[in-house]
Amino acid sequence: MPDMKTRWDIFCTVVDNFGDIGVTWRLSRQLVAEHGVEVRLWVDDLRAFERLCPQIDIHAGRQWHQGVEVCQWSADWQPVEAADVVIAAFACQLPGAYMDAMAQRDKTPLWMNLDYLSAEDWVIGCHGLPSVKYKHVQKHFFFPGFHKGTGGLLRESGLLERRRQFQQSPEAQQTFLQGLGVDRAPGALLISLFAYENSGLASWLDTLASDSMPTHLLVPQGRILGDVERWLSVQDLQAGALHVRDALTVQVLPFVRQDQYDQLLWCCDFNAVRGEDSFVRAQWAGRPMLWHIYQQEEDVHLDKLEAFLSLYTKDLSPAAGEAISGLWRAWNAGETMTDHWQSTRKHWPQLQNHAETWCLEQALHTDLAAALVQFYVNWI
Ligand code: TRH
Repeated sequence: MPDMKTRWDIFCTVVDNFGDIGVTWRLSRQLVAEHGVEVRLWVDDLRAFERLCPQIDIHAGRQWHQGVEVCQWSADWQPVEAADVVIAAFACQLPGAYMDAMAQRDKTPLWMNLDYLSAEDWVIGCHGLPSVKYKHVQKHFFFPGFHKGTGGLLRESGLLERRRQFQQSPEAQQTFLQGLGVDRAPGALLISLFAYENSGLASWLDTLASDSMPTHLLVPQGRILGDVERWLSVQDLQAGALHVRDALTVQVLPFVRQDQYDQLLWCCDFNAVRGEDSFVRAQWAGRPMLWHIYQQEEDVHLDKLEAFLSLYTKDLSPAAGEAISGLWRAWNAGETMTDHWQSTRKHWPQLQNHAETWCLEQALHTDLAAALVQFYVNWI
C-alpha cells in the first residue's frame, strides 16, 4: 500500500454528456474511501457535475465532497504543486504550467492517461505501455477493460453485496421507487431507458404497447425524450409525466444522483444504457441490458460494439447470443426493433442467468481503482 499521504490529481474535461465526469468522480471517491489517498479532482465544467451530484456548488473554486477536493479547472490556471500521481482522464490536455510543475518535482510523479473502455483485444497489449514524455516525465497508457491484463472496471468494494441485498428486498425497492414517484404495476416488466436519440425507439415502443404482458418504462430526463415525445405525440415531457398506451406505461423520471441511478438499475428487469459508465453499472446490476454505444468518427465504435458482443455472448446458446446481438445491432443502427425484441424475450431466462454469471465473472478481476494503486506501487 502507498503511504497515507500519497496525493493524486485527476484531471477531467467534460467533452459532452456525463461519462467523463461520471467516471472520474466515481474513481476519485473510491480512491479516497478505499485506498486512503488524497485526491484533487480538477473539472472544467461543474454544471455537468452538479447533475450527478447536486451538492456541487458550481461557483466554488475549491470544495470537498465525500473526502475528494473538487477544484474548478479554469482557463486562467493558477500554479499549484504537482501530485505524486497524475491522471489525465480520456486524453485530456493538462495545463502547461502544471506539466512544468510535474517536471520540477524532486520526485517525478507517475503520469497516466486513463483511456476509454473497450473490449477489443489490442487493449491488453497496450495497457500500461509508455506513451509520450514531457521533458523527463513519462506518461503511461492505462486501459480499463474486461480481459485479464487490462486495468479492469470501476467497482466499489461491497457493491455486489449491496446490490444483492437490495434486489432481495421488495420493500427496499418499493421505497426507492416510490421516492421517485413510481408505483410499479404488479406483473409489469420494469425497464429503464437511458440512450442517445434513436430512430429505432418507436418500433420498440410499438412492440411493448401491443405485447400481451404489461411494461413499465422509466425514462430519466435526457436526450432520448424527443423520440419518446414523438411516439406519444406530446410535447415538453417533464419529470413525473406518465402516459399509458395499451400495455405500455411510459414514465419520465428526474435525472437522479449517481448512487440512486445504481438503485434504479437494480430495480429494473431490463436496462437500456449508453456510453461508458452506465454501461458498466448495468453489468454490475446483473440484469439483461441493451447498450447504446457512444458514436465515434468513421464508425470505429462499431468495432467496439462487436468486440464486446463476442465476449458477452460466448457462453450463451447460439440462438440466445444471436437474439441479443441482433437487438443491440438494431438499436445502434436505429433500425426496427420488433423482431429482435421478440427473439430476445424467447431467451429471457437464459439471458437473466447469464447477466448474473457475467457480472460475477467480471468481478473476479481486480477493480480499476485497485489496479491503478497497484500500478503505482509497482512503479515506485
Ligand atoms: O453520458 P454518457 O453518454 O457519457 C459518454 C460516454 O462516457 C462516452 O464514452 C464519452 O465519450 C462521452 O460521454 C463524452 O454516458 P455514461 O458514460 O453512461 O455517463 C452517464 C453518467 O450519468 C453515469 O455516471 C451515470 C450517470 N447518471 C446519473 O447519475 N443519473 C441518471 O439519472 C442517469 C440517467 C445517469
